[in-house]
Amino acid sequence: MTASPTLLDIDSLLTAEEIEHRDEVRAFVESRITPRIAGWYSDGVFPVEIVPEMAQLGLLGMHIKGYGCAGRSAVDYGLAAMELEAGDSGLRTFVSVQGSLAMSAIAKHGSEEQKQKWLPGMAAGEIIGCFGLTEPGAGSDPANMATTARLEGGEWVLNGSKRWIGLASIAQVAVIWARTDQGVRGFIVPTETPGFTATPIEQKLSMRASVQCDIDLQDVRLPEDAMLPNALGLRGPFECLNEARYGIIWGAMGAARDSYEVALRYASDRSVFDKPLAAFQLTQQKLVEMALKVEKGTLLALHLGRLKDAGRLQPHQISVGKLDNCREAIDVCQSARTLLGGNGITLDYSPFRHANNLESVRTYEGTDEIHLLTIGRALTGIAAFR
Ligand code: TGC
Repeated sequence: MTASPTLLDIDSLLTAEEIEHRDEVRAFVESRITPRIAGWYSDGVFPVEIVPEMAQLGLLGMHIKGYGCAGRSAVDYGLAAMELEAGDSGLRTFVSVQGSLAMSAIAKHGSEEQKQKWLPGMAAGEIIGCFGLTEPGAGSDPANMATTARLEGGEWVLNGSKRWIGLASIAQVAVIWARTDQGVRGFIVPTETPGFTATPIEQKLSMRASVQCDIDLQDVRLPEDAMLPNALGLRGPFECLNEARYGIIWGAMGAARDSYEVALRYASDRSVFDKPLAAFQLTQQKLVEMALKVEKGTLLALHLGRLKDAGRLQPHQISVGKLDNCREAIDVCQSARTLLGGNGITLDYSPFRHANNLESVRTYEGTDEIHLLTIGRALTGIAAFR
């Protein structure tokens, strides 16, 4: 099994149980994902066949208590996200969309009946879920959403469109956020409902081992109890985004760590001008900068994870982690790519793939700009979004 960078002995801050669980996920990634990811990425497919294995590991809705979910800590969840994204952002995104978004929406905001009906099957990987918030005309500003739900003869009728929705074309259930007379509300929509169409977005240069879709909603009729009763207003979806953003803080460092380790191995093995690439001062500078970013980013993730487990993590602190770990991870992956020379632009090596993936990761769940302004608001007390 690959060793993590050990400059700061971060493992000494983890419990034996956390390390054991982390290593279990790492072994899964190294045996089941790493050997096959180049093929999936090149073919542009998400490997649905490994979903049951991820469910078996307790990775789906792993922070949720009860309903067949693992009920693990925020730090455990973060460590798992880090290992998955060391494999590929697309695989971590699957776990995030399923667990942090779709399942969280139901667990946080659903009725007891809704939880009983959907969560056990989703935890088992038998039901795949997606989360429809973003629209073609409303990305950073979901308050501007155009999708509507209106009550008609005891049924909700949904109309509108969503964009960039992970997993939608392979999902059996979608949580759709829509404008109603009461404000924004969430709806549980079985994807077989007439009028619901999900179309994968093709020709992506990033997150190729993952599915993102356009969703079209044309007079989608749902029973009155399809609405999530405990979410009113944008706070509902934002509370779910907090969960997904938290996972990204760790995940981004997984991609960065893998890139650093690949570059270190390559620089040690590759000779140039009659000595190992790693023996050159310029190479060592790059490796040191990478290791510092990975270790500092991992410490940040762990600190935020401990705050979350203590029930004290604030949204602006999540923004600190999401903003900084994404941009630092991209820097690490791009720097790692330069050490690989021309070989670094092929799928034989991971850093360029990770760097491309992270362009999506830095964009979804709040762009750099949104998180920067969220932190700015926390520092100054002034919202500068508009
Ligand atoms: P604002 O007035 O600030 O807030 C409205 C209500 O929401 C509350 N709130 C939060 N609650 C919990 N956690 C947070 N992080 C929250 N942020 C806001 C807020 O307290 C308020 O509650 P209440 O009870 O007073 O009504 O809203 P705003 O319209 O001014 O927006 C502020 C801003 C820009 C921060 C927000 O719009 C934002 O975060 N924008 C970014 C949205 C985003 O991340 N979109 C990407 C989603 S990814 C996606 O849809 C695809 S799913 C992933 C996949 O499928 O792969």
